[in-house]
Amino acid sequence: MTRRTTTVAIVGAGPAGLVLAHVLHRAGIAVTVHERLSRAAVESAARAGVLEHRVVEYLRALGLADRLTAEGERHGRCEITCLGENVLVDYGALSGGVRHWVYPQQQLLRDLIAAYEQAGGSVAFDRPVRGVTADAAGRPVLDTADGPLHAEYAIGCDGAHGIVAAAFPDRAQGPGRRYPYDWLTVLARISRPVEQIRYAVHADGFAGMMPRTADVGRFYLEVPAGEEPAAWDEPRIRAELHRRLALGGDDPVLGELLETGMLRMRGRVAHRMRSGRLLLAGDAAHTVTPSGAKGLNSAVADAADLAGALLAELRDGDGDGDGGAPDGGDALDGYERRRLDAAWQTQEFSEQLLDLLHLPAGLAAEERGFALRLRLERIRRIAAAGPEGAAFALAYAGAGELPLPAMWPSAQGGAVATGTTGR
Ligand code: RFL
Repeated sequence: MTRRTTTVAIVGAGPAGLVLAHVLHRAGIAVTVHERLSRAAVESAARAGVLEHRVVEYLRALGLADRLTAEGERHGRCEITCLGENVLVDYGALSGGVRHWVYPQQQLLRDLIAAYEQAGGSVAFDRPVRGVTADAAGRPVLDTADGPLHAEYAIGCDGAHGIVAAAFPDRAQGPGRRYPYDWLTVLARISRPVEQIRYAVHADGFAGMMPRTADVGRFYLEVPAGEEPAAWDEPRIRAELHRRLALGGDDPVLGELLETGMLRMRGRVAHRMRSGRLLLAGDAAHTVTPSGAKGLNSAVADAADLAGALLAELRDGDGDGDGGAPDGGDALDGYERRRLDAAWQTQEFSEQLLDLLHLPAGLAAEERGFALRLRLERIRRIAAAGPEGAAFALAYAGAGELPLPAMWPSAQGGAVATGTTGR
């Protein structure tokens, strides 16, 4: 039997794996992508839909955002309701023009897979990686249904509880938090598009309404931690969404509930994103709650950084991990350092937002009124022009840039320019 080899073995065809594969493949690196699910399953699972400015600019520079920018919607405003007051946060204005794009994750994955194939790459669907070990020289060997695969580097883009993280000496553990509440998630047909994200801070628990497509919206309801989905039948979900979100007037009318689920709310960041020739990206290294819409965005940002670090290291070619750095610096350790810092910044942003959106448990009625009134003050501060509003807006919409590989034809200075091009 012939020995199967590759340079970079990527586990997982989510946003992190597909973006990384694309950049490496187009730079001429031998890449394999193994995905345990079928293509249909990957291309149909509805998850995220709110994309940061810097992520879309990066995809655009790679030529991967044509459909996204043609069919997606730009969003620069959200509203936060509290104590009957509806506060508009015009973060597009507060940030000086930085806005989100709304485009469903499954459509983005479809586009990324198609573009990868068009560039000559291929994803091995229905091909789970069952384990990762090392050969005598310390190089990764992946256990696949087609036999062992020998690689220079194995990259875990395989989501939370991934198989590559399990091969780290400490299983890539790290500090985490289980929040004292969960979110019931609903995907629903709606009569008209959600014009802007609505966060409702409510005495009975948070509720959220997010845009997805012209006739589908994503809704969230705070429920007690560990709540069984069976406790929430359809009439109860509808009634609670209406009440907490104060739906009415020009708001979309809820149609068929297409999908409901229970999201166990957790945050976690691994101690390490690198163990020798094993690297992690995206949810495999960190989990963030959907509160600030950061999960998919962080996954792409990891992939962008890791692609540059791997290319630097592979061009250097001596395998010492320093990417040819004359000062003894290390390209792959640099990736880990930068992206762990970024993961903590993202967690902190998400935690602040969660704290704003949820009331502490166990408050008496008058204390709840007090806590709600304090939150209204914070909401007004975020919405007002000034340093706090600007800081929230820039972090929320994802201002700044992701690094393009230096040799990329459209890379000017190696990074995507900041700005607000397109609609
Ligand atoms: P993914 O997307 O989980 O992809 C991992 C892939 O790896 C495969 N896999 C394996 N393949 C082969 N062998 C194995 N042993 C394997 N083990 C796993 C899996 O099948 C899968 O295809 O990880 P990645 O690339 O890191 O991307 C992370 C994002 O998908 C995730 O953070 C977001 O979906 C989170 N998220 C949101 N993020 C945002 O930025 N904005 C949002 O608005 C947003 N909304 C959401 C969300 C997540 C949600 N759920 C369901 C958790 C809304 C929801 C409801």
